[in-house]
Amino acid sequence: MLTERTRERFEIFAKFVRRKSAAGRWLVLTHDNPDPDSIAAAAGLAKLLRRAFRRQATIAYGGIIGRAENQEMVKVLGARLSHVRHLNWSHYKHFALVDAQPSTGNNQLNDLLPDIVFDHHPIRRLTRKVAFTDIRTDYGATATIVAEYLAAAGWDLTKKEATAFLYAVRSETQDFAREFSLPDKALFDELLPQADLKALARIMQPRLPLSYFRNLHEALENLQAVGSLVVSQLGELDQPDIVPEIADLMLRLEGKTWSMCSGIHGGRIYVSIRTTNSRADAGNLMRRLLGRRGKGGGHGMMAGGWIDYQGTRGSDPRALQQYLAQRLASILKRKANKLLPLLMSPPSTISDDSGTAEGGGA
Ligand SMILES: [Mn+2]
Repeated sequence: MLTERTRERFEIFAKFVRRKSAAGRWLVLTHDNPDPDSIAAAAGLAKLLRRAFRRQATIAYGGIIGRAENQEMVKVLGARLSHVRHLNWSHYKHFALVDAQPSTGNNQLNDLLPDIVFDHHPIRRLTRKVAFTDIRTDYGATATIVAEYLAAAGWDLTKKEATAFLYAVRSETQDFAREFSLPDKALFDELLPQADLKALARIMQPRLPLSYFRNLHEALENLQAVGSLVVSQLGELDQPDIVPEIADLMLRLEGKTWSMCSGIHGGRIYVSIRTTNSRADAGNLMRRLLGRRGKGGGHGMMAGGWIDYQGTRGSDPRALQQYLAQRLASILKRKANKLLPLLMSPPSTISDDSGTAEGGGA
């Protein structure tokens, strides 16, 4: 679909990347531990820069592509994605950031201000200094914005790209159960007949490593709840993006309207929050929860972030994880000391819950 808004923005974008000074190599960067939306948006923008504007563009990411679904999606897409550790940053003259913004702590640009940002998260102050931005908080997926730009440039998606973009929109909106706009649905309708449904099935039902089941097992063992809030905590992880996946799964528990999952990776505690309340501001709540030592953000119904646990009192990540869960309960006006195991009995006795409830401290 090609909206009037995109037609207008595309003209400005085209002028911007056609300038003489926009020659030279471009780096298109996803957020860390990229999700399907970020990967599809990056692939789309790189195609746009290469095909429509004859610019050299490299796609890069930080962290890991952990989920089996996302690994399969990259395979289907056939796009080359470089890890930032293999990059020589001085090779690149221009930088574009997709599905993320500067200073949010979820990408490898750090203090470097990009030339271009495409995103659908609420705009951050530093983003206003970026030369070209297209931030649409009403869109369910950044990939949808980029797909409209490709349409404006007259470039169709290949079958592989259509499959990847279709999966991006489906996974980002949880099959339209979460925030989405009419353009997201229009893109979905347009791509469905073009997509490779066998490849899509391979993406959506991939083979899973044993570590996935180990993480799931641990998450279930550590399931706790108070009122309509359900939480769980994972220990040291190979792939941090199991954290949002578990948060999504927990939110499906009957009677629950808020979920939170945390897990440990690379000296950080990763946290994901989900809610079924469409009027909530999960991103803001996440920043309140993590405080100044953490970084986080998100949309209304979903948020992610991390906090360094090294240097915190006792540097015990497990205590900090329990503290964060109890703090979230307090913020949501649930009784933190009533946060109790759901499936397993606690190691000591159930009645002995008040001791840990007031403890902790970040
Ligand atoms: Mn996104």
